[in-house]
Amino acid sequence: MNSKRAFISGITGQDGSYLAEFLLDKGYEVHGLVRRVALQDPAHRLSRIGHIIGKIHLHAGSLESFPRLFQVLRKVQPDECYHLAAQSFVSYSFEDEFSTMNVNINGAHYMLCAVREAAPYCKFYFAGSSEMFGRAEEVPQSENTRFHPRSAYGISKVAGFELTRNYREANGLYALNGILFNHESPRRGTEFVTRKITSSIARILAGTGHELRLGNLEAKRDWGHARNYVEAMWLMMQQGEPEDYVIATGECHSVQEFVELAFDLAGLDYRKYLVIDPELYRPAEVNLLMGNASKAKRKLGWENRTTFTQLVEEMLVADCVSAGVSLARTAKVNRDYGRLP
Ligand code: NDP
Ligand code: GDR
Repeated sequence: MNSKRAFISGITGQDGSYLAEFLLDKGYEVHGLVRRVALQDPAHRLSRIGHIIGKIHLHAGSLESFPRLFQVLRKVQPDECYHLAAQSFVSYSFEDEFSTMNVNINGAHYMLCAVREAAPYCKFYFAGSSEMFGRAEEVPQSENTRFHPRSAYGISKVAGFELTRNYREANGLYALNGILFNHESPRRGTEFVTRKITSSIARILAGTGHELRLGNLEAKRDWGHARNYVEAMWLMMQQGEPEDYVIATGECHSVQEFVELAFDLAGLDYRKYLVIDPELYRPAEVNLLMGNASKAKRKLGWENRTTFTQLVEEMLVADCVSAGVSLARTAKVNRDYGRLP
């Protein structure tokens, strides 16, 4: 039995929920930060952690309050702190730059300072992002590629990255950055393009939806599986020295490819349902983001374990199950993807 204690900000999110499960399996005592909001609706807000709620310890608090973060961390005294909470939707950061910057930059700063003051021996993980590379000058991107963020979100993550690096260098904190490329799962928020596609298809199959409205189909991403990526976070935190790591599959696919594969799996012709909406284009797009995770492979022994097709299948199947439809009813799935339910 492991006697270590972990603290996760953003435990209700996609990554936080997988990380909490992973750490529980490793024998950790898991604590998490949860926002108090006007409409609590725990069945919905805590849905990703509903199945482990009796095994974890939740603390009410917001990233906006340094005193509260300090209080909680002083009480919990974690060995490892994973700072995952953020305004994580890039599109929204174009609409509201200020709240994105406030939450993401100050949130990271408050967390770092609270760890330093209240639990200085605690290791600190910052959730950096491939969006920091933005208009990247090389492909694939590694730990040595220069940052050129293209959104308020990307800028806020560069600030968090630099704050983390500086707390490591100036304060001797065991603090590191994961530079994670896109990772998805059935727990992905439905506003992100992958889940938007699979949940829309499930609704179409169930007869409760009739179209899929998207923006830039040519955008490409390096898409991995969140379950696999939280393992990388933990591995980084087990090393002797704190260092920054890129985590990626090293493979890129366009939104168009995702759409075609998902509709194909469902036995539907995407051209009948897809609507291009210019409103969904972003004012600035990033360049070709594709990661080089060779350092993680060499030093952590981490490898991507999910193929693009497996990822799309898993997400689509989960959405179909939730919508109460069976993919096996479609002839196409029976022929080409016989293992689907
Ligand atoms: P989600 O959007 O699923 O989760 C975000 C979490 O942050 C939620 O738990 C949310 O709580 C919490 N949060 C947001 N604002 C606050 C606040 N003011 N106070 C307290 N908690 C807050 O994100 P992911 O799980 O996908 O991502 C985790 C982290 O990794 C994020 O920082 C994201 O930017 C980063 N990242 C994600 C990648 C990905 O592909 N998923 C890739 C690279 C980086 P609530 O439930 O109350 O809204
Ligand atoms: P991203 O993810 O911005 O990469 O950020 P998202 O799924 O939102 O967009 C990916 C690409 O798809 C294009 N796109 C659309 N996107 C959305 N959301 N909705 C649409 O209708 C649509 N149509 C086309 C976008 O233009 C974009 O190019 C995610 C988040 O998890 C961040 O927190 C994280 O840091 C990065 O991944 C790495």
